[in-house]
Amino acid sequence: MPEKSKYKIVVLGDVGCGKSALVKRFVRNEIVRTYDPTIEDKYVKKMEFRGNLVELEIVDTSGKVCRFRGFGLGNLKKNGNYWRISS
Ligand SMILES: Nc1nc2c(ncn2[C@@H]2O[C@H](COP(=O)(O)OP(=O)(O)O)[C@@H](O)[C@H]2O)c(=O)[nH]1
Ligand SMILES: [Mg+2]
Repeated sequence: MPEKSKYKIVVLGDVGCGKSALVKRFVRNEIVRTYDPTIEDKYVKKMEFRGNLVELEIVDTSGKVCRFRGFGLGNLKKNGNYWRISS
């Protein structure tokens, strides 16, 4: 199998829109029914994608991070991958 590729992903979206639930389902196949406010959590998932081994480092944010000055989606679009979850 080819060498492992690494990707960093930041998950953004309003508070309570389902970011953590989506990440936990993706990383651990876990279904979350309770609301536990996130400060910031980091997950690592290794998986095979289209025949390649990939390592994903996923940062699940609180939702409030989007309101910080200079943390615009424009910067993220230029500098990396992002998931935007909206309800
Ligand atoms: N019905 C439904 N509830 C969801 C879904 N995703 C998340 N939730 C619920 O919405 C609440 C907030 O989700 P959470 O992932 O913690 O929100 P976050 O603040 O964006 O991380 C939790 O009680 C989840 O169980 C969904 O797709 N459908
Ligand atoms: Mg959360």
